[in-house]
Amino acid sequence: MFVDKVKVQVKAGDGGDGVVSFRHEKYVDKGGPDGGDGGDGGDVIVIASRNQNTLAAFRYSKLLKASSGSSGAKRRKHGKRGKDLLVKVPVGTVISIHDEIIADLTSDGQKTVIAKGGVGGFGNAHFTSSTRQAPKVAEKGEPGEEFETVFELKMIADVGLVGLPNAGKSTLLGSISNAKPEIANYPFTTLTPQLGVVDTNNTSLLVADIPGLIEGASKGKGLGDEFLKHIERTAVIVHLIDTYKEDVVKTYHVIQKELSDYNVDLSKRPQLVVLTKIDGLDKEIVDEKIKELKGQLPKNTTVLAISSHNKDGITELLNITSRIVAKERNKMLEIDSSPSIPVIKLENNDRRWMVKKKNDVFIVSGNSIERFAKRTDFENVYALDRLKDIMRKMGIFHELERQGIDVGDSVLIAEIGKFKY
Ligand SMILES: Nc1nc2c(ncn2[C@@H]2O[C@H](COP(=O)(O)OP(=O)(O)OP(=O)(O)O)[C@@H](O)[C@H]2O)c(=O)[nH]1
Ligand SMILES: [Mg+2]
Repeated sequence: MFVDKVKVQVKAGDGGDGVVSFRHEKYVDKGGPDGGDGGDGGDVIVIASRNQNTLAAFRYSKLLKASSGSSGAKRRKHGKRGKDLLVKVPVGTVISIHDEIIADLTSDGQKTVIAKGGVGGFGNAHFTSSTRQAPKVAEKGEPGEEFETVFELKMIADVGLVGLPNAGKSTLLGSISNAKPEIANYPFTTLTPQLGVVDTNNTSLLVADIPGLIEGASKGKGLGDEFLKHIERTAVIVHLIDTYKEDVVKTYHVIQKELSDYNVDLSKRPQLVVLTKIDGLDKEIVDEKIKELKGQLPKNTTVLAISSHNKDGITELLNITSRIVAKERNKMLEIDSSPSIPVIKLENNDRRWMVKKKNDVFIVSGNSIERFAKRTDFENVYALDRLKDIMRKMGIFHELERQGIDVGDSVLIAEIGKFKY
């Protein structure tokens, strides 16, 4: 089944906890702190692959989870880093969170970290300072990033075939490429986009055949225009018109209107207009129709006539198509030399915070303080003391006092943890 949009839950590995431990040495009553740091959590990484064609696999594995880091150990032993999760997706996959694009995988082998693993917590060996000689505090590992994403496949073909149902799109694809699309003499034979590779003029073209469009497709008529997203990024649109149609000019305008009503105006793309199925027709009739089209269409529109059955006009069509594709590819290289959005990073070093009082509880929020809180074990008095130290330095205690906090009142850090003042 062709699946081109799926919701996927992504969870990077949690950081391992740091540990509290003290050296045990002969003749030394109490050695210094030697608790190691936790290992970092693994990242979730996606990699685009030409060998993947659909997102169907994600219908069955909706959770992508990287491993967590291990805890630290005594003798300053660092916990092991969690393994990254490497996920293969088809080239053309766009990944977003709440409609905001975080990764756009447009070329084979392109890699992107979509969720960062949490940082491992510090062990107590880290906290030797002159004021804190025997620290009994270690940090918890930071949780890995977690969110719901949407994976969407927008094929990146060079050439897109469009036209009314039954125009001969799939027949053309089948006759020029390795693809074996279904062909029949009724509308809407093709229900899902098909791709084929065409070898021509020392290059290969990726051609997409999409289901037929009809008048009102952009408003959902027929199979609608949702498949147009697969030709959003093609260099050339090849617009096929059945020569047997009474009014080929009108047919042209029907499709052209749907292309322009689509959410990206596709009617302005380089386009070739191609009359099909000319094998059973007299040359005069075909020439007449070409003339008709040329007279009505925008100037410089190339109009060709082909027969997929006896290969008439196919070489010329491929020559012109590959020339335009080469030109457009060069243009794209110029514009696109900045790599597409590599890694999402909502920077967390935001030191702003806020204190709000609600039903006698003082609620503290803010990126930075919440991050520290996540790494704090609220059951451990030493860890809590350290958190309070940090809050004092950040000026949060000052604000709590200003808002009239009393000994014994509760302080809640976001939804993470709570302590008595
Ligand atoms: N004589 C002749 N018939 C053709 C030619 N190309 C296509 N046909 C016929 O036209 C009919 C429709 O062809 P398809 O290739 O399925 O058309 P389509 O545009 O893919 O149609 P949808 O998938 O429904 O949008 C079939 O019966 C084909 O055999 C051609 O070059 N010559
Ligand atoms: Mg078809």
